[in-house]
Order: sequence, then structure tokens, then C-alpha cells
Amino acid sequence: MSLAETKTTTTTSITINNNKKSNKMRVINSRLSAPLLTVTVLTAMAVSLASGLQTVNESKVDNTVCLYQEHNNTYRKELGAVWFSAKDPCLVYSCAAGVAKDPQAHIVVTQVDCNEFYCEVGSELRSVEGSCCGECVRTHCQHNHSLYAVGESWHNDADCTLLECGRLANGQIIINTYKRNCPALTEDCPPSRLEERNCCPYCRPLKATRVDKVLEPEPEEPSGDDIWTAEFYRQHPCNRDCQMGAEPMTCRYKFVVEWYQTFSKACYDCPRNLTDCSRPHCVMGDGLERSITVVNRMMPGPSIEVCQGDQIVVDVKNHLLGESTSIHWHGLHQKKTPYMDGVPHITQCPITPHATFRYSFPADLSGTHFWHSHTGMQRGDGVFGSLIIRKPKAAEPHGALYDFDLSEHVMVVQDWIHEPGASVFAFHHHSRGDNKPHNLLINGRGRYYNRIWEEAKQVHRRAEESRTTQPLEPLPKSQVDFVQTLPRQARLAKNNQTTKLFPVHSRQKRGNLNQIPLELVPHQVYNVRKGFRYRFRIINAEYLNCPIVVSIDHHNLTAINSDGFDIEAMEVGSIVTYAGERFDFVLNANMDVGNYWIRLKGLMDCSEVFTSAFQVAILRYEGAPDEEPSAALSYAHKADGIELNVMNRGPGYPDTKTAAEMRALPIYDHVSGIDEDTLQPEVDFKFFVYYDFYTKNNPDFHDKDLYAMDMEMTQVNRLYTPQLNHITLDFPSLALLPSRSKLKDSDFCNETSLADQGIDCRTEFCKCHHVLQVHLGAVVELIIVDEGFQYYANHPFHLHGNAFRVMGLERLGENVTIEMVKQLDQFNLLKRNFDHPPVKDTVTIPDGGYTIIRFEASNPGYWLFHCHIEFHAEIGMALVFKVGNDDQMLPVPENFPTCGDYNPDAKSDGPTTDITGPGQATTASPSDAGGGSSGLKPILVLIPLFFLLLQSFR
Ligand SMILES: [Cu+2]
Repeated sequence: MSLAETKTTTTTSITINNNKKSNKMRVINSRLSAPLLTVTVLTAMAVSLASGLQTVNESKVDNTVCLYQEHNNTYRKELGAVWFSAKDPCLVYSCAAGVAKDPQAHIVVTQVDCNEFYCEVGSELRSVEGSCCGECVRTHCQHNHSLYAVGESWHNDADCTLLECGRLANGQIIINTYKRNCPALTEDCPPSRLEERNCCPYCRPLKATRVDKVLEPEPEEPSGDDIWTAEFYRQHPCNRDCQMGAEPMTCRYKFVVEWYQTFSKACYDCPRNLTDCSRPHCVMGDGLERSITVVNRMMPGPSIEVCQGDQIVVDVKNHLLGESTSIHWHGLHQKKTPYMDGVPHITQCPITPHATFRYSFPADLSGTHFWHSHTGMQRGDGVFGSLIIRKPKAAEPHGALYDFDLSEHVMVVQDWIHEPGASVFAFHHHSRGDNKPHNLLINGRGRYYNRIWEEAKQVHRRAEESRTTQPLEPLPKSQVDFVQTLPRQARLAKNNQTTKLFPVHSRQKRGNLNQIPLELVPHQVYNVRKGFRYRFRIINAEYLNCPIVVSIDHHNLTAINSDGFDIEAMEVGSIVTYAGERFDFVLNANMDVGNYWIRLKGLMDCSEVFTSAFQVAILRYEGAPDEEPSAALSYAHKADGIELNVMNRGPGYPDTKTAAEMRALPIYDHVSGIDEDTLQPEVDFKFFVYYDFYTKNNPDFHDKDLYAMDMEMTQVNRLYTPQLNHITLDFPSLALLPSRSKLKDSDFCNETSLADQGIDCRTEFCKCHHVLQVHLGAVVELIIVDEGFQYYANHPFHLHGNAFRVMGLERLGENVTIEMVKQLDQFNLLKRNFDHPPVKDTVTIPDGGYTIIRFEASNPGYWLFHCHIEFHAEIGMALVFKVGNDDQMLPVPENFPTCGDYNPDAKSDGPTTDITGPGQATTASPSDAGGGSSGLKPILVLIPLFFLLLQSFR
């Protein structure tokens, strides 16, 4: 470019900012206000023009002036003057003073780098003629750290206004403010009774107590049509900015549970026409058609987002044709509403078809939670959704670590099989079917890369075989990686400490490949803007044994919360999540503007030994093109940095951290249920809960006369039963909490009571109402032990009704007996951390190891404790804590539904108390105070062996 051709006609005032330290957005005014453009200049790009070409210096006359020519005119610029090139608005000239060696003033030209230029949130960069980088034009309203689109409205409870984001005729974005419409008072109200409620005048009635309740205005119920779109929940009035001191709201929802289908007719031409994929009721999954069970024709189901202190009211209508249901609010303890926990046969009767059950409970615990069906395999089939309870950002201990906490950054992850859960369950438990998830989904969608690549490979092979004259395109690298992974159709079993692979039948060939182009199924996209920090919330809604590693290319994750409880912030490279767990992390969008893969990698039954299941979403910076990241995809991808919540590994490694190595914030030191009392050396109750997959003739899956475990069963046809303390939980026909008046202690069993009766559950199959009783306020320690003999497995355990401290977690090795662990404990060799151990409600137990948890039994009721893998929980890998006496539990709500057996010949109306054993039926006695810990004798001879084991695994 020739300076002689330029003319400085721009009137835009500019500021040169050479401060490279800040890479955050600088500016910005919309074009409607006074134009001001601030740019960051890359000084390294500045060059001095050779004198004599286009510039004329009069240094001999005046060293403070630069001259340059343009259209035969000579222009004069004072030292320090700065101006734009008229031809190229990205070139900036400045008149610089000379130095001693070359005292002439001279012109420096600088190229503006638009990559360093950002608009603030809620505005976007638009090109403007004559402007180098364009100008920032406001597109959204911003209020209290939230963005609102034009037309969107929200309540501001702090000043009782309704706000609306609008646009003036000239394009300017404004926030309109409306006063809330209040109903007129129906009576002359004396000033002494006049008060304000929900921002409106309210006349307090004379008889306060009961009349008050009647006069409370009923909140509006959602209308029938609204509930069926995700938009309804995004716009729900309860999904709002949570303000200090604001009035709580009653948040109403209606859930209709029904059988449904991926790629139903609601999807029209999705994914060929991507707009169709966004239609209401279009559930995509990974593109393969299968029947599902969902709420309001969405997967994940409706998202409930409220503020702490609100009341959540959900009417669940069972529209399943011949199947019961129930909804558990995972993460809430239902301290004032134990009947709302949603566990069938424990806290309520299942909701029968055609019936509607109203769940109503306070949103008392903030955090990332979720709701899911607690019945059968319904969670795996799609009955789940997020439940986010926020508090004012100023009240969040980690609130200063992030700029935004948005609904769109919730990440619900799930495992995915292309058949209904009940079908997989029956095939696996009664025949040769495996239980391995084929794929993973993020917010109900994803690509089935393994199938896509497999098909591409076959097409490639066929083309090669036909020896066409056309040269073949080489396979992309990621496909080659996949081809080279280990065989997928195999079952891993452990036998005498050796690992063997067994071929198993696979269902992965079913589906509709030819109808729906799997490679077009859209990814989940998470949008961020460079220079800001975002709170992401991971919810693991899986139902099988497939822990998921979450990582984001080129970004660290700052973990700040798990299961709703804050931890000391930890910067990690990836987070492992197990079924039922939640993790919140902060993502700092500080990398180059672009697209990055968010990666999910399945472990255990999703590992390269079985299905190599993985999934991706896109992290898209504002300004990046609408395209996929270029980084290669492969199951083998390993994230950099520390792996948090590592699977089957103890503490003390530099590249991994266990859940027990997180540290709780001190704010929980005085919170009932998890307070300092739980961290005293002595506890009131210590229970050993141990398990493995046992070789027993479980009559639910083996007939001891027709097809017993030892009757020439092939490996794949043998069903090993997971049990807690060798007991399978027998769910009663009635519901324990509401029907407790019909129960006697002798209806319950546990290890001690069975041993007292001379029943050896190690050799017999025991199935009974497994209940551990503790008194209200007792400090309880559970030492949960995975004996690790059968399979290399992993189980996450979830406690209802109470959170707990994770005191310790260790892997000892394969083949760990409960007797060994008791010996270790006797010699005080189990690791316990008493210094702010993390608070959680779901935690993993390493294979061949233990996890120690503690809680204060502060919530009276019957609370389930179970493996959160649905296949395990539903066949009895669970037990019940009875906290407090029956009369300490809240009374049964009026007209609460009942259930149970009907047999006019039966003498008792209590639950079935038979213990299933080979040719044996007996009745259990109540547990003693020590529960399971006193039933077994120490075996001293094992100690030396145990120390050897410890050595070998440290
Ligand atoms: Cu399990």
C-alpha cells in the first residue's frame, strides 16, 4: 500500500492501548451512543516506514512534525498525532519522535489485531463500513448477571417489578419496567392489619391461623398445553434471578409419564433438516429408533430451576399403560416431607396407571440435583431431568469464581442402549445378553460414532473389494484408531486373580441405520464468550455401570461443588462421575476464539474391553464458525491434568484425586446431619456393609432344580448376585413409612438377626426386609467394602434422607474379605480424614477396597441406601435405614395412598417376612444396637497376609 494514496478522512476518535497485560474485553458502546473504539495494538507488528518513499520529514527544520503525501497534497502531523489510513481502517499511523542516532521524527504504522477485540456480553460485533473491526451492537438485555433476549420478561422481586427486554424503533435495546398488577383489597382494611405480601397490599385477617391458610391465593396451575415444551420450563417464573430477601415462590409443574419413541413423527425431517430437530417432542438420542419412557415427551425431562426457599409442587400423572411409577428428588433430604422421597414401597406406594400423585416439598438445599423415576428401569429409559436450586450469587461461597451461572450450561449425561431397559434386564439376567451401554448422551443427544465409523469402514472395504478404478479416499485417522481398539464384544471376569475375556452376544446391530443419517445428528453446543467464566453443572443420570470422564480440550476445569456441597476449589483436567453424582465446575473461557470438544469417555462396562462408548459436545466461543472442532475423535483420547474422583484407585497419586481427597468448606461444620459431631473419634453406630457378586442360586434368576448355577451353565449364563452383607433386600408389598403402624421389628432382618437364628447367608440365599435401625441424632459410620473377588467392578452408593462426610477411600487389591477389613479397623489402619472431609450424597467404592462415610441421623424416617446402578438396586443391592422411632416420624398425610397384599386367608396384615433360602423359611428378629458389626469373629491369622496385600498396592 502506498501512503501517497491514502487520505485521513475518518472522524472516529481512537485510543491506542499498548497494555498487553489485559486480554479482557475493553469497550464498548453500541453504535447508537457516542462512538468510541478502543483497540489493543500488537506492538510487535509495528514497523517504521522507510523514509523517502511516502513520508517527508522536515527534521532539519522541526523534529516534532511528520509530513506525508496524499493525492499530491502534503499533510503535516504533530509529534504524537495518531490517525487512520483512509483506505484500510485497520492501519493506524502515529508520528513518533526520533532517537539520538536518528533524530528525525518518523511515522509508525500499526496493524490493528481484531482478535484482541471483544464486545461485552449481550452485544455482538457487526461490521461497519470504514471501521476496522466493526462496532459492538447490543443484542440482549443484561440484568443481575443474566442475559435476556428481546421480548423476554422476568420478575425482579427485589423491587416488585416486572421487567421486559425491548427494542426501540431505532434499534436501541432497552429494559422496560412495569409495576406488578395487584388485586384490589376486597374490604376496608384498618392500618393495623395492612401488610405487604408478594409485593402487593394484603389485609391480614382477624383470625390469623386457619383463615390465613384459606385466604392464601392459590398459585396458577400450568395450563395443559404449556407443559409440553422445553421453552415453558425455560420461561417458568420460578427460573429467575435469586435475590437476597426476596419472597419465595410456589413453583408448580405437571409431569405426564408415558411410553414414547425416539425419532417420533414429531421430528419430521430431522436431522436432514436441522430446524426440525428443535421441534417440540422430537427426542433424538443418537439417531437410532427405540422406545423410551419420558416425562412430557422430552429427554431429559422438564428442567426444574428454582431459588432456595421456594416450594416445589409437581403433579405426576401416570400415563403408562400398565406400569407404575414414582419420582425421587435426588439431592433433597425431605426433612419436613419424608413422604415425598419417591421411593416405592419405602416412602410411598407406587403411582398406579391413570393416577396422579402430588409431590410438594420445600427447595431447602441449594445445588445441582436431579429428579428421576425410582421405579424399574424407567430412569434408563428417559425418566429424569435436572433440578437446580440456586441461591443469590452473593451468598454462593464460590460466587466470585465465575461470571455466569446459566441454565444452558447444565450437562445431563447418561448411558444409552438401543433397547428398553426391561428388555436388556431380562436378556442379561435370564440369558446370554450383556449389560453394556452402547453409547453415551449429553442432554439426550449425541452421535453414535462407533457405528458411523464401522459403517464407513465397511463401505471402504466393499469399495476396495470391487477394485474400482477410482482411487480410495484414506480413512480419517480417528476411524483407524477405532479399528485398532480391543475387541468390544467381550465380558471381563476375574477368576483367581486372572483376567479373561469371554465373547458375548451383542445387540448393537439393531436399529435403523438406513433411515436416519446418524452422522447428521446434531451435537449439543455450549456457547461461551471469551474473557468470561461460567459455572457448569454435570448431572450423571446413568443407570448401568459406566462411569464417565468429562474433559474439555485445552481447558482446565475448576471443581467447586459436588452433590450440592461446596468443596475447596480444585483445578483439574477431568472429572469422573458415577451414576447419581453431580459435579459443578467453573470453565474459564480464556483460550483462542474457536470450537473445542467437550469429551465424555465411558469406563468399566463402557471401556475399550466392551463397547468403547464415548460422546462429545461442542464448546463454542462467540465469534467462532458454526462448525465442528478439528481435533481428532477417538475413544483412546486421554485428557491432560489431574483426574478427579478417579475410579478404583486410592489417594496419594500425583495425577489423580479420589473423592475423599476433596475438602469441604467450613460452612458445613454446624449443619445438622453433617456437623462437627460426625467428626468425633467415636461414633454411636458402626456398620460394615460389604458386598460382591456371589455364586448363589438366586431363585429370581436360577432354578436350583432346573438350571442351577452349577449345572453346566456357560459363563455368560451364570448370574452372580450382588448382595449387601449377603442379604438381598426384599421390597415389601406395602410402603414402610406410611404403613409403619402395621410393622413389627421382627418383620425386619439384618446380618446379626439372621446369624442369631443360625442362618448362614454365605451359603444360603437370603432375601428379606434388610433394615438397620439407629436412634434419632445418632452418629453413624458406614464402612462400605467391595470384596473384589468377582469381576473388576465399581459401585456408586446413594443415601436417601441425609448427606454424609466421606471420611476415607482406599483400594486394597483384589480378593479383600470383610474379615480383613475388620482386622485393619481393629488396628486403626483404615484411613480416616477428620479435617473437613467432603460432603456428598453419592460416592463410589473402589473394587477391592473401602469407602468410609459418616452422618448424623437427624432425619426421622425410613431411608433407602443403595447402589445407584439400576440393575443392582432393583435386584436388592440395597438396605433401609430406620432413623428414630415410629412415633418420632412425621404423621402420615391425610388420605395418603396405601398398597399391599390381599389375602383373606392370611392371619397377619404385616408384610411378607419369609426369608428365601433353599428349603427354608424363617422370621428375622430386630437388630441390636451394633447392627452388623458384632456378628463375625476376628480372624487373627489373616493379619500378616493383609499387610502383604497393603504393601503391594501402595
Ligand atoms: Cu452396583
